Amino acid sequence: MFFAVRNAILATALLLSYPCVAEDGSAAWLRYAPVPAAPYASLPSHIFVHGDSPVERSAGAELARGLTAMLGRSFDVVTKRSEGSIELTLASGASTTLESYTIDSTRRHLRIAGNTPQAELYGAFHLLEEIAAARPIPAHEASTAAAPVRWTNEWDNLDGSIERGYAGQSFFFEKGHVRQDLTRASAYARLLASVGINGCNANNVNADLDLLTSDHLKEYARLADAFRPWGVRLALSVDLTSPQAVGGLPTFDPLDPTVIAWWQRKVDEIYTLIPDFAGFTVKADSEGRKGPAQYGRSPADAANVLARALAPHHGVVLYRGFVYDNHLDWRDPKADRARAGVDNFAKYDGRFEPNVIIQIKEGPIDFQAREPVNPLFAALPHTNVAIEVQASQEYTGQQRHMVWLPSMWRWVLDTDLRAEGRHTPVKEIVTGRAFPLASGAPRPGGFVSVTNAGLDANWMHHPMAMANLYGFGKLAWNPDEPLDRILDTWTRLTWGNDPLVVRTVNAMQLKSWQVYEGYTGPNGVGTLTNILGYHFGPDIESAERNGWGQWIRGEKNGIGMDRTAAGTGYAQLYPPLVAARYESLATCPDDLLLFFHHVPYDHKLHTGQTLIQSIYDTHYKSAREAGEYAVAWSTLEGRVDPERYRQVAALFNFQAGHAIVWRDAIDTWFERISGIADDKGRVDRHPLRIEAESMTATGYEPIDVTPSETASGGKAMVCRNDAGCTLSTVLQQPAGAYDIAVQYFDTWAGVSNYELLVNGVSQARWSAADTLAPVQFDPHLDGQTSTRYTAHHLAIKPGDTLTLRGVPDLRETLKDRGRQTVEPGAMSPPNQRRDYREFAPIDYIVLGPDGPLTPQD
Ligand code: GCV
Repeated sequence: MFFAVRNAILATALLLSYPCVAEDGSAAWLRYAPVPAAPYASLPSHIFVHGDSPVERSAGAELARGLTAMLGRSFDVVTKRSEGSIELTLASGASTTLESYTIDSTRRHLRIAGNTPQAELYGAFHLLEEIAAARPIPAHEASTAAAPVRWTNEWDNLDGSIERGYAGQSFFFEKGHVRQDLTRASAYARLLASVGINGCNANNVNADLDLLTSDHLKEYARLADAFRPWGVRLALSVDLTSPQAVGGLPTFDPLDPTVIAWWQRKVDEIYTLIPDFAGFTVKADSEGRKGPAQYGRSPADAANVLARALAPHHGVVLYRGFVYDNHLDWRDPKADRARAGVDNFAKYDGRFEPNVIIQIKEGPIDFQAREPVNPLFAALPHTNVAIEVQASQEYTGQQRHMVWLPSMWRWVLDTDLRAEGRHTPVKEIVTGRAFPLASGAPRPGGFVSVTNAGLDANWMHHPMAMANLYGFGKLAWNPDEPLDRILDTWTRLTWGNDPLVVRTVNAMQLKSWQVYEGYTGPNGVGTLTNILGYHFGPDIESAERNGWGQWIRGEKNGIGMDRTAAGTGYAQLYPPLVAARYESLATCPDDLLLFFHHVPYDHKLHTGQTLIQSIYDTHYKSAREAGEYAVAWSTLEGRVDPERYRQVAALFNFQAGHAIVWRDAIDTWFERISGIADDKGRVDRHPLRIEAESMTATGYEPIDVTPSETASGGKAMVCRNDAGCTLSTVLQQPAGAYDIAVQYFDTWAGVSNYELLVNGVSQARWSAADTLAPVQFDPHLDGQTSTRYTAHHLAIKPGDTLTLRGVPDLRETLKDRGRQTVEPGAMSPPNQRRDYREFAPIDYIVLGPDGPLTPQD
């Protein structure tokens, strides 16, 4: 038996937790760092693989690679079976259609049996994972996938950009083609397979219109080849106008016989090139994409045409339930985007082909930090459904804030919608068990994550963000796996088994969703980010008075959308028991209050606090908690590799500062609109702050910031002089050591340079090189670009002069711009982002206590 004494393992794990080579994060959770070998000493070193499919060969090779690296002795794949080997085999008499594996170990033999080659691979990865986490090898373990669809959606465009991608360009496409070098694509498929993901839709749901040309299809075949050894099937998003756009037909009416025939031919062509093609994802009649509505046809009409073409090849259609009108009339109290899913789809329940799956976003709006569960899950009892979540953190910090989303997904999956008055949690619905087929078998359904990994070495930019992709795979395989086990395993695999590292990372990640929610949008009102732009920083009123329907209805007397029966009626779209809970103020949970109700600011929450005071308190508490990540992380210096240590430290420092930007923007706005002051007197009072506009300026000029709550006092100072400008002040603080934080705007345009001096002596220098906030184009001074730099441990005494010097970047290289002046805030085309000027903007300075926490003022 290979059972080991866990404490003995952990005692030596620290010494072995990371190899002495540079780490760029590309190995993710498959680092195979050395673990104490003694507990696994009797593990046979020969690996025998019965089958010879590409996937089984991958499984054998992966075992040899991982075990050799972790256990420090050679493991090899042999061609003859012998007693005393690790054996990989197809299970005999396997019946289930869902992948399933068993691991059985005796003293001299270990057998991994799968009902499919993929399942053998999953068993191999599971064994490796248990050893990497320094856990004992099980004597017997059996595991079965919860649902057949476990896919990622990547929103990659053929030109190599990624919609809502925050980790660099595409590793699938560039310049209108599939990349020649698909090494990264293949490595990504390996990562996906290691957590049981079996499908990858490689292109944006806002699909390129020429996606389906015959020339392109041949290129996608190479992509499918790169995925295949890992059992990951390629899927593609298609635009429903393709029969017109690619086929040259006069119509794309799904019921037109020429259109039907076109889809059939196109699908057959795909399968001659990609025999294991997984299927199509469809976004239609939504956000400007055309769809069947143009011809008075339904989603079922459109989905079924594709489904019938795919059925002979065993392909599926994932038709997205994200269909809504983005030109709603905000003046209409009955208009409600949240209703759209049920209003557009419920009436077609039961009318979809058996290989159509409706892909439903977890909430009815759009991946907000907190929304109720989408009622559409309960409205399609006769239809296959899958849940769509978003690992790419579009509205949850864009892989610059650490937010562990499996906590949110678990909450969604466990929510009991009480359909038909019985226990119907979302996980039972998407795994097809809540509403089985007439045969009693579960409906085919599953799990989809919008992931948008990119060319950044570590796939998702923030090393901590990889825990979201890992967690997605785990929940898709088994939505009941305990969250703390998922997280603990990821942490051990990613950072090693040092108990302090494991404890610290787990504790931070576990609370990170609530922390992020706490300093962004409160009580279910929405994230309160800039919904018209990058969805990153605070911009509260961007939600109001436009057609997008993310209204918060904030006015002097109250806030929140009335979605009760008297309002938009949305609450009534849930099954009765849940509807009643949300309808009544007495039972509606505090964290969803403003999603369902319009209430005055002094409304009493179930906690007994007023809404407004709870908003203030939560924002101060959560911003502080976000600031503490950097402090906790600093205790791990020397215990994780230096490269990733530094990368995470920089990101945590950025998050600490940006959480304060969020806190202040939201609290200032709420105090202004409600007219009710924070009873602790914190909002807009900053005892430690020195406003830039109050300092003695040489060259710097004041400028208004919009929206005003995203800058302290609504103003910043900008410098339009090539040689640079200064801001100075004479300090009266008591003598001592201080941390000095500088709040400036890094506008993702030019690269301004800053220097902090005391009595003319340089103390710190840095560049605003837009490396911290997500790399996109935004020349505005606002909540997206407001950034904090902190210089630690500076000695100050009364009478010292503190000077901040800013040197703007006034390069102006765009040829056709001529003599036109570009002012801060000018909007410019995204592909020319380096051609614009950055005016070394400064908001304020804080002199805070010396310590590891960024000054909280
Ligand atoms: C791919 C949101 C995003 C869009 C995305 C859309 C969708 O609106 O901001 O970028 O488009 O969702 O899921 O289709």
